[in-house]
Amino acid sequence: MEKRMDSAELGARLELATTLARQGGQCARTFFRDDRLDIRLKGPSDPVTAADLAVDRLIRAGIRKTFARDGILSEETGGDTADILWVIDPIDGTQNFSRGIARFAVSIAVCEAGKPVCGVVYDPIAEELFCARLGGGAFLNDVAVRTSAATTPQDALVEAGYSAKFGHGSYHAMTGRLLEAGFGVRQVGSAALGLAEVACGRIDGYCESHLESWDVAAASLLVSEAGGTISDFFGGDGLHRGGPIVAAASGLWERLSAAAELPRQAGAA
Ligand code: LIP
Repeated sequence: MEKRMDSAELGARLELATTLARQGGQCARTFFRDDRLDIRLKGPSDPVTAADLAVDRLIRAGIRKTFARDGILSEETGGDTADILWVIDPIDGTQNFSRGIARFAVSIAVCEAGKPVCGVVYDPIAEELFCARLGGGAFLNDVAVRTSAATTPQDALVEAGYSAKFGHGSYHAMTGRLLEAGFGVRQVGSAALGLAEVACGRIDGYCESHLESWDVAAASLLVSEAGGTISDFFGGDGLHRGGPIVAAASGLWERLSAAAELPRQAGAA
């Protein structure tokens, strides 16, 4: 394996990720609620829009210009693997975006040896920029954030993400168990923003039966750097195969994980 990035090399990539997330967000805004927006379906309830592709191109070009030897993996245009790998979701929450619902974000992470070491999630409508680097804490608009102090389901609001790609049977069962256990449950269509809200304590937990690495690479680091607990998504081969995720305030994780009944490691057989 190549030598690990030093602090300056990591800092330079976090700075570029921040700049590109803001530029990508402004680009997405130019398409938002435009009746002429080109929308195609990749699968059931799984749209891709001209905005996703434009933001993807913008971010790729920015990385290529500055870190030509780094690898890039993105939702819309795939990619290679590399020791230093940028993992991009140009618009997380595309279904919301395509319907003019102001809940979506640009998500950019840098992974080293298959694990996130810095990440940015930018909501261009709320103008909220979440960022984190390994060992450096998590921030919202430059203010340090921490997960909540919730410890019991009765005090907790969690998001249970859903994707039609994986059928609703298991989702019904999972939300039923969460409600039975006493959790408040919601679903608002962006894993990156849901996890970012766990990191800043707005909600107390997030679970979803299957996500891809581009949905969670940046936001998973936000949760762990904000003092939360998150399942071992990148421990197995989550980077390439995706998998389940359970994230929560540390005092609540075991109870959420028990109720969600999702495997603790992504990419596991
Ligand atoms: C979405 C996730 C959401 C999940 C959707 C989809 P996309 O990402 O943020 O949590 O339920 O199925 O994966 O496709 O909008 O980037």
